[in-house]
Amino acid sequence: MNRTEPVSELSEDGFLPHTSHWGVFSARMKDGELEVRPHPGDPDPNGIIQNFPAALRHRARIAQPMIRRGWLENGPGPDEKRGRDDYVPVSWTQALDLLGAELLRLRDGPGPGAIFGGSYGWASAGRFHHAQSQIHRFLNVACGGYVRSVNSYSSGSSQVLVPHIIGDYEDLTKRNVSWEQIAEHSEIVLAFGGMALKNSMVAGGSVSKHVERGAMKRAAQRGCAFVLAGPLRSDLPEEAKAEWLSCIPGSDTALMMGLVHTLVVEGRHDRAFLDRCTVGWPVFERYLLGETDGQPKDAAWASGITGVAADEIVALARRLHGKRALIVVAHALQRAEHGEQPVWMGMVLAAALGQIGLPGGGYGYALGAIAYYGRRFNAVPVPTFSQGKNGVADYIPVARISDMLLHPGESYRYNGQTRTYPDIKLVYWAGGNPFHHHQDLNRLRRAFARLDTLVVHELAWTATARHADIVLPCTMTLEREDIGGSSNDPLLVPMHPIVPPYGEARDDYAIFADLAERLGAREAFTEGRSVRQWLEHLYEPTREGLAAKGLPAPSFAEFWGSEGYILPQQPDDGGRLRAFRDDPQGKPLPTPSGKLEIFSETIAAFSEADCPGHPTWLGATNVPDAETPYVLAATQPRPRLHSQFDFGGHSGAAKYRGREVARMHPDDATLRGISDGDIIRLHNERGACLAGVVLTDGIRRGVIQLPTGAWYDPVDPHDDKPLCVHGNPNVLTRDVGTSALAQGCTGQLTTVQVERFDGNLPPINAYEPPAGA
Ligand SMILES: Nc1nc2c(c(=O)[nH]1)N[C@H]1C(S)=C(S)[C@@H](COP(=O)(O)OP(=O)(O)OC[C@H]3O[C@@H](n4cnc5c(=O)[nH]c(N)nc54)[C@H](O)[C@@H]3O)O[C@H]1N2
Ligand SMILES: Nc1nc2c(c(=O)[nH]1)N[C@H]1C(S)=C(S)[C@@H](COP(=O)(O)OP(=O)(O)OC[C@H]3O[C@@H](n4cnc5c(=O)[nH]c(N)nc54)[C@H](O)[C@@H]3O)O[C@H]1N2
Ligand SMILES: [Mo]
Repeated sequence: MNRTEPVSELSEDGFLPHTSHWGVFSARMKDGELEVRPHPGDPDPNGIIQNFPAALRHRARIAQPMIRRGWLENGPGPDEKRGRDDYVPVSWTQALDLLGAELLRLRDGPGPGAIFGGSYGWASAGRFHHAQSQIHRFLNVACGGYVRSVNSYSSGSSQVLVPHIIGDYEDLTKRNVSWEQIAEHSEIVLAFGGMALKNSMVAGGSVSKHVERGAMKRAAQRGCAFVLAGPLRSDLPEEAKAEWLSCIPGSDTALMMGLVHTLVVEGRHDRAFLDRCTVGWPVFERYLLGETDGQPKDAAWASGITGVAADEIVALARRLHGKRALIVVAHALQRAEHGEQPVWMGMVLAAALGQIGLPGGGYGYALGAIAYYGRRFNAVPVPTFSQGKNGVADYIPVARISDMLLHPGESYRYNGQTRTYPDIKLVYWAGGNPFHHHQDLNRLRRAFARLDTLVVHELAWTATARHADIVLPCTMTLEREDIGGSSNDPLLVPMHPIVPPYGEARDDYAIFADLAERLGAREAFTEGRSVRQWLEHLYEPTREGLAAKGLPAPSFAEFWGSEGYILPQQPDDGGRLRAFRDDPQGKPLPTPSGKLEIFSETIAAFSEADCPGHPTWLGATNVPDAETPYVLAATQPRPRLHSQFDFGGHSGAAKYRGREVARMHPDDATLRGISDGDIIRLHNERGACLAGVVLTDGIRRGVIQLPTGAWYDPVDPHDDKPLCVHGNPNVLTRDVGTSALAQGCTGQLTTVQVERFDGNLPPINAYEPPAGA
C-alpha cells in the first residue's frame, strides 16, 4: 500500500494533526514515546485522548495473524472451545488462503445469506479506514452480500418508534434544539437521565469543540433552571447548578404521566398546540385520567412508582408551565425493558407544555448523550466511502444476535412484521466488540460456539478476538493516513500517520483487498486505487461542494498540508419541527397523520401487548426481589469510549486494584457489610463479576452503578458461568428486547445481589495475549 512518511515539515515541533471519536488532537513521537495534545481551539478537551500513549505499543496489541488451534486442526464447525482454546501464529498468506477458501465454500454453497456481517461497533475515526464501511463493501463486492443488522445499541427502541410518532429521527436529534439555543433561550430544562459531560465528550468521527459545559454554564448564569430526574446526581455538571430529583430507574414514564396529569387537571396544558399539532390526545387523555382503566395517573399514583413525593411532582408541573421549557430524555432510558414508553411520553409531556418547535424549548431527545446532538450540520458533504450494494435482503435488529445464532429458523416480531432468523454459518467482525456491547455474555459464548467460523479483525486481544477462529491484526489510526470529520462538526482533519504499524498489523483495507483477490474481486474492491488515491477521490465532493458555494476550495494537497479545514455550516433554525410548528398544514411531519402522534394507529394495529397505541405505564418484569434486591445501572464509562483502549493509561487510572469501580449508597453498603475500597461481587442468575466500590450519597439508595467497558475476564474459562474478575456488567444484564415493536437492547438496567468479596483476589488476565499468541 502507498503509505506516506510523516510530514514533519508541517509543524516545527513535530506534532501532526489527527482526530478521534473523543476529540481533535495532534501527536508526535519523542524519545520513543507518543505525545498527544488537544486541539488548541477546543474549550473543554477530553482526557480520553490520553489513552493513546500507553495503548500504542501495549502487549494487548496483536502482532501477527492467528488461528485458533481447534479450527486449524479440525476445520470449520461448532466448537465449545471458542474462548478457551490456544492460538497458532500463521503467515498472512496462510491466514488469507484459509479464510478465502472458507468464504468461497459459503458463498458458493449455502450462499451469502449464511454470512453475518453486521459487524456493529464504533471502530475508529477516519472516513476511509472506517472498519464497518470496509467490511460491508468487501462482503458486498466479493461475497454477494451478507445478513446485516439494523438500528443500534445506542437507540434501539427510539430509532424504531420515532418515525411512527414524530417523523425523521435526525430531525428530532440533530436538527432541533441546539446548545446555542439552550444558552440563549431555555428557562427550565428537565433532563431525564441527565446530560452527563462524560457522555458528550465523544462523537462518532470527530469533534473539534466540546461546547456542552460552556452552554449549560451560560444558561444557568442567565437564570435557566436545570432539573435532573434520575438515580445519579453526577448526570448533570456542576455548572448547570441543577436540582436533583432522585427517582427509581425505569419509572420515568410514570413520572412524566404524573406531570402531565397535573397539568391537565389544573388546566395548564396547551390545548391549542395539542389540537393543532398532534393526533390522539383525546384517547390518551382518557387513559391519563383513568377513564379507560380506572386508575388516574395522578401525582400520588406516580409517587408510588417513582419514589418522588407527590407534592414535588405537582410543584414541578407548575414550574414547567408557562416557561420556555425543554424536556430531555437520555438514550439510557430506552435501553431498558419497555424503552419505547419514556421516549414517547417525553414527546407527550413536551407537547402538553406546547413547547415543541420553539427555540430552546420542546423535546431534546438524547441531547447531551453524544457530542453530535445539539449542533449544526455542515453545508457541504464530508468524504464518504461507498459500501456497494448488498445482495442479501435479510437482517436482524442489532441486539438479537444471540437469539439469531441460538434459534435459526424461529420467528420473532419486529416493527409490525413476523420475521424468521436466518441460519448463519460464519460471522465476520471488524470494528466492534460484541463481548463489550452485548448482554448476557455467557449466553453470547454459547451462541458463538454454534458457528462454523468466527472471523475478527482487531488491533488488540479483546474477548471477541479471543473467541475468534481467525484473528487478523489491524492498524490503529495513528499508524495510517486518513481524513477525519463528521457531518456535524465543521473541522475536516488530515489524519497523519505518526508511527509505523505494530508488528505485522495491516489496514483493514489492505486485508480486504488481498482477500478480495482470492475471491476474484480485487479490482472491484479497490477500483485500482491506493490509499492516497482513495483519500483524494473521497475528498473531491467536499472540494466541489465548497467551489459550488463560491468558497475557497483547497486542492487535496493544500488540505493535506494544513492543520485542518473549517467547513461552512447550516443555520441553527430549529429544522423541520420548527417549520411544522409554524405551519402544521403546509409543512407536515413525515408521520402517517403528518402530526405528532400521541396515539399511533399504525402501532395500535400491530397489536403488541408490550407496546400499545399510546404511551402506557406497563410496569416491569425485572424488578428487585429478595434474591436480587438492587437495580444495576450499567452506564457508559467516563475514561474511555466503550471498551476501546481499556488498557490505556487514562482508563487504567480510573480502576481500583485493576478492576472497574462500582458506586453505591453508603446506607446500602452498611446493610451489606461493605466499606469504601472493598472489592465486591455482583451476581444474579446469569453470572457474576468483581468490582471495586466507591460509596457516595450521589446515587439513589437501591441502585448500583457499574460502567461498561472493562474487558470480559472469566476466571475459569471452562465454567458455564465463569466469574468475570474485571467488572464487565454485561455478564449480568438480560438479553431480551425492549418490546416486540423495536427489539432494542435492554442492557442499561438489571437486578443484582451484591456482597463483599473476601476470597483470594484473582489476577486480571484480560490484556494478556491468549496461549500460543
Ligand atoms: N450493559 C450495557 N451494554 C451496552 C451499553 C449500555 O449502556 N449498557 N451501551 C451500548 C452502546 S450505546 C453501544 S454504542 C455499544 C458499543 O459497542 P462497540 O461499539 O462494539 O464497542 P467498542 O469498544 O467501541 O468496540 C469497537 C472495537 O473496534 C476496534 N477497532 C477500533 N478501530 C478499529 C479499526 O480500525 N479496525 C478494526 N478492525 N477494529 C477497530 C476496537 O479495538 C474495539 O474493540 O455498547 C452497548 N453495550
Ligand atoms: N465517555 C464516554 N462517553 C460516551 C460513551 C462512552 O463509552 N464513553 N458512549 C457513547 C454512546 S455510543 C452513547 S449511545 C451514549 C449513551 O448515552 P446514555 O445512554 O444516555 O448514557 P449512559 O451513561 O448509559 O446513561 C446516562 C445516565 O442515565 C441514567 N439512567 C439509567 N437508567 C435510568 C432510568 O431508568 N431513568 C433515569 N432517569 N435515568 C437513568 C444513569 O444514571 C446514567 O448515568 O453515550 C456516549 N458517550
Ligand atoms: Mo451507543
